[in-house]
Amino acid sequence: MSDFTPRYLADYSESNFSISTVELTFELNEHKTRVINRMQISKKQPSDAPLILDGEHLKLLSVSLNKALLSDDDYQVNDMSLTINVADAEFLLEIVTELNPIENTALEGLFKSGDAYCTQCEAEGFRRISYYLDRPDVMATFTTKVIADKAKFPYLLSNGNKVAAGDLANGQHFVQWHDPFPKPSYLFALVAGDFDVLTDSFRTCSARNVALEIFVDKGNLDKAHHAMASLKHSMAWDEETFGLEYDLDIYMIVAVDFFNMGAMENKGLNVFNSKFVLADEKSATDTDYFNVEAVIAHEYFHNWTGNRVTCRDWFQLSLKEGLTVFRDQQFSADMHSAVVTRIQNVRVLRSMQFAEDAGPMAHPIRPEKVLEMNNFYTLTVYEKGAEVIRMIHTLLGAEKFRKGIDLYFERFDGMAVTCDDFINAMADASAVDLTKFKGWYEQAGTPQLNVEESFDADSNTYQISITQSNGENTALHIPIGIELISVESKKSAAHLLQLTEQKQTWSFQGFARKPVLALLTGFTAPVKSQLSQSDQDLETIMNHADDEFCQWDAGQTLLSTYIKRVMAAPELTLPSNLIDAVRNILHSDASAAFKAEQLTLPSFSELADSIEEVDPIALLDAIDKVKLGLATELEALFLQHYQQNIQQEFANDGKAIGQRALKNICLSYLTTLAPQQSLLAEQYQNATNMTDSLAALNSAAKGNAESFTIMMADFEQKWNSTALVMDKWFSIQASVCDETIYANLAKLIKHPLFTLNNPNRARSLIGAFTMNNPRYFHCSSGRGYQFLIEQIKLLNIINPQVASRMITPLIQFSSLDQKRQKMIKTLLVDLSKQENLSKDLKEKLDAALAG
Ligand code: B3K
Ligand code: ZN
Repeated sequence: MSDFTPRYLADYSESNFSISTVELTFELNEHKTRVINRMQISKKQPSDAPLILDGEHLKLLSVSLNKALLSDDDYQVNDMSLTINVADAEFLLEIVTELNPIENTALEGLFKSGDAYCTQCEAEGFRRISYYLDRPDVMATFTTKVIADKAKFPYLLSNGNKVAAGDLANGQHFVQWHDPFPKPSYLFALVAGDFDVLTDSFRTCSARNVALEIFVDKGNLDKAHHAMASLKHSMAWDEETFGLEYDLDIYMIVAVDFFNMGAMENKGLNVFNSKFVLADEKSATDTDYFNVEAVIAHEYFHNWTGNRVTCRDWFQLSLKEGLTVFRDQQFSADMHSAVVTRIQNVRVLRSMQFAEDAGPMAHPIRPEKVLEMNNFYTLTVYEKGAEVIRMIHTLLGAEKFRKGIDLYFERFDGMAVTCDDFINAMADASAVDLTKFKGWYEQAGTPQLNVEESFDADSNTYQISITQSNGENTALHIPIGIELISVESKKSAAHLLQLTEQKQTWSFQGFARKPVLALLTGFTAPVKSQLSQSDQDLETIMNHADDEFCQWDAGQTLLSTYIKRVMAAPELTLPSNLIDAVRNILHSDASAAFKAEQLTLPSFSELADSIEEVDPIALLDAIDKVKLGLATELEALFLQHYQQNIQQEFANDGKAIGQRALKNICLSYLTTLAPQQSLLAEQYQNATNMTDSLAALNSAAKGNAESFTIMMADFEQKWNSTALVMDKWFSIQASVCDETIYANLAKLIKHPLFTLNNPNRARSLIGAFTMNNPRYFHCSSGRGYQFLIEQIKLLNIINPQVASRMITPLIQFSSLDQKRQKMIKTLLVDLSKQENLSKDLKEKLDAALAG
């Protein structure tokens, strides 16, 4: 039975004990792994308080205090903890536990991924390995000895540097590791297996050579080169941008197929979902390449923002995650097109984080109450958290921001600290007052800006008034970048407004006519804004704003406006100015990558977020209608751009990637027109790379193309032994847009390659259905919702973390029409009565069903 008592930030108190050293010995065995945990512990001050160590799913074999074996009466153990009364101020505690890695389908603690052993300890997984003070503010030096069969597990890895190795009896061997940096238990890692290893080295700015090693399943070595190049780029970038140098002599990355999330930044030994390591031209898309680089960078950057300075408690998670996401976004922007990278960040925020902020699990980037910590690795903590750091960067400017980061490390290196500590360092180093800015750590929900403009022709004065509402009574400090575009000269002037009150007004002189306002240049704040602008104003911004983000955003607003109008009046024909605006995009001299972004319609979820009690099918119909309307009017031009951007030879540079994106968005417009569907089979046949193959298959799945079944069978036959590509195959199957989908889902669940035990595979089918197939997920019969609920019931037992993530689209029901809300609530009530409901699901269901 789980404990359903939440924890509160306000209740934080330091531990009475500290642990200086931990010596771990693992005797690896599939069903009975023995862990010996020897800890040097001391009391921080004299006290009678007992030592309470966290521990879950453990079999306790023995406890010794100062080398004397304790009897059962000397301690109390339950399914959450081990309690001992110790009189000594300093003592040596040895605990022996037994684990069952092969039965560990939750993939927390020590588990098996295929033939390899690996661990995942963040947030509270170490307590599934041994009894411990499993909290981030307890930092100790770890020495780890791993013992296993030498033939099956030639590589035995842990954090830090290898200090000893040798052969043992019965074909066993051991390797011992020592990590000189004191760390919290969540950064502990162990891996054992047989791998291919890609090795390289990096010479740091102080001329030290760091050995780099990437471990992949046998046969995958050729797919590790992009990850290695990305790692070296990240190391160089962090030195150049923030003066941060790597600190150990070795940096290891292991790719595994069974992993709950993207990757984990364990000190010196990152464990990665293979999806974010393996890539080659044939099997990975351009997006995969981008993501591998971004996740490799993210985990590497954690070595400073997360590991050298860590979180005092888990409520402070955004201290490391928001900051590290900001850093990886800046890195990606430097490595690729800055504006396209920014557009993609904002799309995620608007289509997913805003929905979280409007849903029952809305929380501040620093949550105040948590039942299951794993539920708080959210878009809010990560992506909104990164936006908060970006706002500090905007308010301080790059130079002072760097000074702030320097001071943060000067003050806190080697410590476990809070978000307040971070803000104070930024404020002190820059002399910028961030008092009101701290409100961003306390408010939940997306702040709303109400913008009013006025113009006085007599004094040539333009005025802008902005009112904020953010769910709190106190005003936030919000940086608002704007451009004012003169309607005569089309010249543009940029300003940074700092909104610190509930309402403020700014005046600008010298305009003969009211200028056009481009709001939130570069998207300076994670807010929604209410500002009504005419089509003509939006077109002026698209064509004349200096800020490319605003150019793109104005186009998106124009497209959304017409999608919503078509939704209200389905017979509406698209006006010529909208067609002209899209034609101008195709004709402009912008990069292909930017045009592709401009031509991509706002997503279903982003649009749904802006409509109250939306009928999803009516919205989807409207999106399709606008797309079809544009394709019909501009067929020749889309075809021309499609053909112009076909490349004979595969190339992997920015230009080629942009051309593929533009070509494939043109394809998706064209193939809404029945006569153009033959392009799909043609593209599939001729594709030299995964991006093009998948684009053809995706458009075919959405448009019910005749060639679809043949292409999918061919694809399956070609790729059935490559797990990451088969994930893509399952996802496309889940996106098929017709009534056969439910019968097919039932069949796919029974496919020999399908298993709920592998999170990637579960997400590839079930997640893809709920996210990429809104028409059938939201079908008025409720069959889509029922399908998801059935899978969640199974996953609740197998892997609570994955189950909890996957329920997201069902708990965010308040944006849907009443009929669907009712249907979903009934299903959720039923699910909440499930036996053995995990804490993860319990927390979300309670939130969703409250009120
Ligand atoms: N810190 C890990 C995430 C751990 C998630 C635990 N449920 C990866 C990352 O953010 O870099
Ligand atoms: Zn992270």
